[in-house]
Amino acid sequence: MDPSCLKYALTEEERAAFNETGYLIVENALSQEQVAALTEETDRIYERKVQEGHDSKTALFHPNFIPDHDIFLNLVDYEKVLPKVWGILGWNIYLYHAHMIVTPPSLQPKSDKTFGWHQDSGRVNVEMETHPRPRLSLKVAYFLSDLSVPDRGNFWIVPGSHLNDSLPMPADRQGQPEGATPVCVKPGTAVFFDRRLWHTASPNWSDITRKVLFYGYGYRWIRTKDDMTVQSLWNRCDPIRKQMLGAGVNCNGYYSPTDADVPLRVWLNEHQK
Ligand SMILES: O=C(O)CCC(=O)C(=O)O
Repeated sequence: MDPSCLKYALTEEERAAFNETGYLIVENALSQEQVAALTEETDRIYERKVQEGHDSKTALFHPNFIPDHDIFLNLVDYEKVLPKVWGILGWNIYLYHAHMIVTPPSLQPKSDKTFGWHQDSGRVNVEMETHPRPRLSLKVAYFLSDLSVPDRGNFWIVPGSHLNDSLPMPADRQGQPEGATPVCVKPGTAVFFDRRLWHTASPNWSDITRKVLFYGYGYRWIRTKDDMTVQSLWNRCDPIRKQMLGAGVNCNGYYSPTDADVPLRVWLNEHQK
């Protein structure tokens, strides 16, 4: 990592906002050129998936996309984003999960049906008995298409809901829970969200295909959620990127890391005042 990335470190205001609301919006995290290049590769993958049989009328959920192109790999330790991730979670982290979602126009009439609200991590929410639930991980969503107005398949959230173990739903499954809001952002925006924040995808009632890349970071002792077939990339990554892609010395190092397991810690000790 180039130490110049520290100018993007999490500020105290950002930390306070993330702790209080469970999310953080960083506009212009990607330049227009980056958005265009990422969109081109995303479109290529989408077309390939359609040719392989994906129904082009439904959303494409494509996990483990990092090996598909270096342009996706390069965001794993992106200078404008990773410093904020380690600012929130610390240095014992890696990319445990990544997925691309392409949501074409639904071509369905707009409805008021309750969306698929959830906290991330499935059984973690049942099998860890603490309250509030532990943070453990967060995702960064890079929005490639224009979601600056609602009804375009926006990501929806209930701000401040990350400390709640449940979210009351409308009794008749019509409408959205109290406090629900669409995240309206321009292309190039990165939205960080705590895995516990109640959130959902929504139907795309517009004629603009929605495109988003999700990068999930968690502690190194968390298992991968996707196949994460990224090991073949290790030999051309610098030490911190390699850590982000799950490399380590041995299994004990997930729990009690040595410097060789966590070059990010070494780097921070050296560069962070
Ligand atoms: O596609 C979206 O807007 C939501 C994605 C989501 O629910 C998730 O990444 O957990």
